[in-house]
Amino acid sequence: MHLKGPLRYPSQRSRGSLLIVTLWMIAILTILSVSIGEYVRQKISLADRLDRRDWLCGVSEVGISQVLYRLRQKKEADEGYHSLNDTYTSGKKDFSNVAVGEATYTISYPYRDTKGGELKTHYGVEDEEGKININMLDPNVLSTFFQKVGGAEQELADMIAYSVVDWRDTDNSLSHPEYGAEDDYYEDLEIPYESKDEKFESIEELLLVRGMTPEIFEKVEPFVTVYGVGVVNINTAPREVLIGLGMDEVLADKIMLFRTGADREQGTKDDNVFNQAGDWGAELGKRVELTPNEINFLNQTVATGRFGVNSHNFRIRSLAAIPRKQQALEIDAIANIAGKILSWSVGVPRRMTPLELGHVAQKNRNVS
Ligand SMILES: [Ca+2]
Ligand SMILES: [Ca+2]
Ligand SMILES: [Ca+2]
Repeated sequence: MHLKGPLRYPSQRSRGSLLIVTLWMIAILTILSVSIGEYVRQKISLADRLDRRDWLCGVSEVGISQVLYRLRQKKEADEGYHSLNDTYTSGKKDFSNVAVGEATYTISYPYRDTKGGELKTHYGVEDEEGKININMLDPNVLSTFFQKVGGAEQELADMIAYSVVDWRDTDNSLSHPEYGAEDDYYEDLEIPYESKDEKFESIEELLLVRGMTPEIFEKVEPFVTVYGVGVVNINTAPREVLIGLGMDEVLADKIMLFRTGADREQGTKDDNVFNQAGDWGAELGKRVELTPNEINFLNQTVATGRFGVNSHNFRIRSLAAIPRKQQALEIDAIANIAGKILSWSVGVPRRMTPLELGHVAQKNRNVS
């Protein structure tokens, strides 16, 4: 083979620039592939989070549907009273860590049954008619409540109570010359607004009312409602509500003792129940000793119609959990006994607490 001339190798200089171009290409491709990888990873993680959120919402909604079904059954079986050991709406077996595939839902709320006692969990729905209705009750009753439960001085409590009345009444005239508040008061505030002149739709509106402070609101929040006709169910009202309605602490404790029964736990089979608005003094007197004053108070209370024995509106806090992913989400809804949803609020996904993980593990041990 004959070569016509010398082989033509690239010059050293052009070889150098070829190498630089190649290195650049490799660098650019590397950066590109890393950032595409990161982009895809973020997309997958977002999709996973959204999937998980949908999953949690779905499981929580299953819990709420179950409650709505039970409420309608309860309505059909109407016994004329409602209590904390009602099997349609309460019970650990039916409301705690109920399996939906590999997820669970729990319907519960926290409570204390003695003064400053430990925080306990009631499994089931929360009775809105065991609470103080800010749409219905008169200013005297509200003022006592804001003093006893909110810790407000009498003058401030009166101011809040009369301003609550002016907030919800349709007129623009003061319900009390000193303590009420209508448009004139709110329009003078740094960020002005008007008095609502309609019923409260949510308890958070209380924060807009003259005199209310975040500290008082925090104390009263668990015990107020905007649902129902303002008659408080004596079978379900928390101790704080009994006292907030002017009941003496000793009598309130006797009622709690009667209600919780021999095992001292609320919501169990042995609970005592007032099943009609009748002679509560005699009923209570069978289980605990009452003074003549206490019997009088109970008789007067029955006569005012402030307390009753039935309920029609319930708060459902449905907590969904996926133990494998350690994620949880709560939907907080209010429904009436006909199974109609009156309010709906979806929380954000969060990590399960060690206590919640412990409950699931305990339930699994009990099942196996
Ligand atoms: Ca008014
Ligand atoms: Ca008004
Ligand atoms: Ca009991």
